[in-house]
Amino acid sequence: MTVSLTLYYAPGACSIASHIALQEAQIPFDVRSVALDAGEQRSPDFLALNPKGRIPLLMTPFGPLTENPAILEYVASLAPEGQLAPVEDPAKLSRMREFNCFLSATVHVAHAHGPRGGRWAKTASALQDMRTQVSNNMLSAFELIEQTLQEGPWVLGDDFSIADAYLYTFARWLEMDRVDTRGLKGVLAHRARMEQRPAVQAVLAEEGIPYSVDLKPRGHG
Ligand SMILES: N[C@@H](CCC(=O)N[C@@H](CS)C(=O)NCC(=O)O)C(=O)O
Repeated sequence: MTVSLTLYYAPGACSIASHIALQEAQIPFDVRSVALDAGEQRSPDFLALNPKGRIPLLMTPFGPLTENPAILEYVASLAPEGQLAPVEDPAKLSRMREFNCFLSATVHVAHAHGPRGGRWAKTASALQDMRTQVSNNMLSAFELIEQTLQEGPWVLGDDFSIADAYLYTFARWLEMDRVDTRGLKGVLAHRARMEQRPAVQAVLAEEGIPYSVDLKPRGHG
């Protein structure tokens, strides 16, 4: 069954998780780039599709779908032969959701306190405080992830899943968040392993963004 899908994404943003999942699923889909820096996510046209004003947004036959963890599982369900989620194993499925919830609710939010601090605070000193905490909070979260990856090579052990695409998203931000990666060898190896996958290489080319070996520390946007 072929369904019509359009992913709204921004290059290198968290939408890359959903982009990779679509590519891994080997199903047809269209993409539309949203210019976050120009505020396109707050344009009337985009808000009509997603009142949250965020990407990723996946247009599906049942309407707009948002939130990476939901999109990832929907995409996995469209290509069961790709085994992108362990739907037959309740314990493993719960572990995958536990991991994805941690990425969505803790890791992504820890990062957002840098570039998107204005969501939570207005004064210059409060914004500065939040920016300062980003590298420590990201490091604490990634130290836990490092433990999860001990079994490897993937988040769930031997089986690649959508959790790996989601982890790769935030692992790409470690340099931007000025995280000391010396103790994160498993995370860095996972990031490099991801970039050996043809689906990831196709997404990097389509989004026009660098491989992680070329990522440089940079200021908060
Ligand atoms: N919980 C959402 C978060 C989505 C999100 O915050 N996306 C960012 C890009 S990484 C965004 O659209 N930011 C635009 C803005 O805040 O104006 C998800 O996991 O999909």
